[in-house]
Amino acid sequence: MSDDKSYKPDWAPKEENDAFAVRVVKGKENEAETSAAKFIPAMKKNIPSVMELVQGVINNNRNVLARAITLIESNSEQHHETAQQVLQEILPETGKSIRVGITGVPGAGKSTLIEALGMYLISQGHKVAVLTVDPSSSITKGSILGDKTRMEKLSREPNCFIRPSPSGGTLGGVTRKSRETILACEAAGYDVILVETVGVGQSEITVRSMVDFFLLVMIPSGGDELQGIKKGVIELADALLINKSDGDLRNKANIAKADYSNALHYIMPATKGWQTRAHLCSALEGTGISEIWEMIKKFEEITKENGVFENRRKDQAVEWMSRMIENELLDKFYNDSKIREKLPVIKEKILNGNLWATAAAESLLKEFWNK
Ligand SMILES: Nc1nc2c(ncn2[C@@H]2O[C@H](COP(=O)(O)OP(=O)(O)OP(=O)(O)O)[C@@H](O)[C@H]2O)c(=O)[nH]1
Ligand SMILES: [Mg+2]
Repeated sequence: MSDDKSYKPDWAPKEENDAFAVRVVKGKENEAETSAAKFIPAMKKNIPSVMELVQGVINNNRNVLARAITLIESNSEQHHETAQQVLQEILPETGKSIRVGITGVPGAGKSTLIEALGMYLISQGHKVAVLTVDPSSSITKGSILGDKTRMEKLSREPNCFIRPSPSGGTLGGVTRKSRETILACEAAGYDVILVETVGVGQSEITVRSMVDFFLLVMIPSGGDELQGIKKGVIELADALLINKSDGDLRNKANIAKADYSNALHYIMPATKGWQTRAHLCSALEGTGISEIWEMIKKFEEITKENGVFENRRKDQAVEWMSRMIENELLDKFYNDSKIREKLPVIKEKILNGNLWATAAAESLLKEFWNK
């Protein structure tokens, strides 16, 4: 740094007087290429402005889209705030897609199906975003690793964007992130959103609540129990897809299709005006894939005509708000320092038979509200 007191900028008065009381430090040669220049892009790299993010997402700059999703998935309050501002800005560009949920027991062939369906859709001129929702993914990291290899062709397609499940966190947290990620992908112009979730437990209800069409992938073996699928999950589905209808399994697949078709007569369809049916496919051989898409298009046409499509989306948005409030309140409650301190003591009292559950809940809630 120069200490030359005589150095003045061009616009400074020639004579020494009070009108110019600024001390100027001479810049270094090539300063622009050194520290400051390096520093500014680095800063920009870390925190792009809301407008940069919005523009990048809308122009389908994949790097910016990925970064916007990273902000959506971040647990930092500052990132959360930026992400919400971005979402607000892109809102008019969202919603213009068909959202398809794909569930089924582990190994049913969901990822293989997404690879086949995704490649088909791209060949038809669509832009496909693939998300996975797996609240347990922090434990079962293997499944995501598997997805990358199973969607190998698709992951190289410029018109496809694949985003694995946000890791860790509660189902509520994962849900929020996935829902917002769907919006970001829509704003970037992806017109088909495929959401894969493992068909064990709560996650399929969650995914049902964020998609238009829900596909249940099954394997060609008889009996729901064998596949670990409860009747309740079949009731959520707009189509049952018996995958692996190839080679030695073809016969079994046919039998399964007949069985499920029969069972479906006794089950209330998930969507008004639409009959849930069983279909066959082989994700591996690529058979039955174009038929799946034809079916989804038909579904879209019918439900848009009878208003079910639009109403479901509206209901989902309202339900989303309610869930967010519930999650936020629960979060606040369980993270409250007093509650954290008292909860184990109160639990112990219940376990020892010294306190009744209702009284325990009331005392904790009182403690929380009266802070
Ligand atoms: N024969 C046959 N095998 C298939 C077919 N589809 C998938 N598979 C095989 O089934 C296995 C599991 O496939 P995935 O696509 O990973 O199944 P998934 O449902 O995504 O599994 P998770 O993500 O772990 O729940 C793989 O070995 C696939 O090659 C099919 O149509 N026919
Ligand atoms: Mg998978």
